[in-house]
Amino acid sequence: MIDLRSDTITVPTPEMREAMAKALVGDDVYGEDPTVNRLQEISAKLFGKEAALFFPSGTMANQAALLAHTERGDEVVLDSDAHIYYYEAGAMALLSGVQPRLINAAIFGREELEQALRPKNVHFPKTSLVCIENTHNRAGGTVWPIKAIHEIGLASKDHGLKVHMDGARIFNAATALDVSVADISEHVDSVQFCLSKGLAAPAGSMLVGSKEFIQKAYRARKVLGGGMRQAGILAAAGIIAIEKMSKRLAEDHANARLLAEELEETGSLEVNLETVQTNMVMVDVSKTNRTGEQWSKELLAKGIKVNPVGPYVLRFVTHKDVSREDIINTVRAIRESV
Ligand code: TLP
Repeated sequence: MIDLRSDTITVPTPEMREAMAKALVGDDVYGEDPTVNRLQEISAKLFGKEAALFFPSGTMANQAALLAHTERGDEVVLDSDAHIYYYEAGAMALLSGVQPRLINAAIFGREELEQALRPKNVHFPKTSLVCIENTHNRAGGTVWPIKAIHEIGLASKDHGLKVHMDGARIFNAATALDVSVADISEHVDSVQFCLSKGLAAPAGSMLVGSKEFIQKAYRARKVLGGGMRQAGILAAAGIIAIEKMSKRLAEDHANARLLAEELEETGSLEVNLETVQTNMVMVDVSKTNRTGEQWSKELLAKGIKVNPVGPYVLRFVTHKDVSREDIINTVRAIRESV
């Protein structure tokens, strides 16, 4: 099987398993797990923020960020395809009791943000937070230019808003731009990043921000049932994810590029090559008179797993457990089917 459904399917490396087996652990609810503490220190330092907190999942870390940044009834500005809004099971409404104010662009600027804000008036909710997603999942792994993040950071400050970045794949963004994750995070208040996607850890996400913010998020994590005990077993893999696995992502990006160019050449499959900036390829199959669902079934029969993400769109995600050869075989199988 060649599994291109997501980079979440990556399995831990032998080095991770060894580090997990040997990890020093303690009760993390008491703050006594040395490996979790080390992972948190490494993360805060790497992102140029005061503090960091380990979470079981990206969804929980994002939702804890919302709980920490907002009050019930607030409005949160984010794009209509943002994972926090689109893929988190309505959690922002259920848990924080906030309402979304949607922008129809994955990457937006001061103008779109200001259009989404309303004057202070008894009729209007209080807007407290802006969320941006980098890389942007539903936009095909596209990267926010640092200048655009800076612009949103400044505009948000002007309006007294905090900025949270869902940086599930921020190391892919840093690789594509050849900058550090600290450079990308400088103008936002908090960042969530995943250890369990392209970085191949079995589970876990980090939230970074100011000490005050992380203290609030710590309480929110407990409320959400995310206080773990000997979590150092997972954190040990997380440290390798950050220190080693973040350095090999260019390989996945090159594989995505190859796949995108080869599929685009078929003529009947459409790929917007400009959006292929990291490890995802969105393929429009509408010209083939088959749906994404039908394609995914057909490819499954040929040993290729891929997810439809719209009626006529397939999402291919490259990662460490698919090789260049797998990509060439995938292209061959798809060519036979078009
Ligand atoms: N994304 C998953 C699915 O949930 C769609 C995937 O296969 O891409 N933010 C972003 C931008 C994400 O892409 C994801 C996961 C998350 C947050 C949530 O992380 P987890 O799965 O750890 O809760």
